[in-house]
Amino acid sequence: MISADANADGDVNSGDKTIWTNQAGTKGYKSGDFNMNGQVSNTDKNELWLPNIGEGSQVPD
Ligand SMILES: [Ca+2]
Ligand SMILES: [Ca+2]
Repeated sequence: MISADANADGDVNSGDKTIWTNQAGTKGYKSGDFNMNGQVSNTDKNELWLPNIGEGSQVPD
């Protein structure tokens, strides 16, 4: 599974950010906790989701 693929559909895109947004500020090992540190915060979005946008099975190359 790709890091930051919150909904596990094989691609990192806005759908995953929606999940992160809904969970932002919460604690626990959730799908939006991309770096798996136990809380959903901006770090997860900025350091993992953002750089991975477009990563996934449907991306050629
Ligand atoms: Ca996804
Ligand atoms: Ca986190």
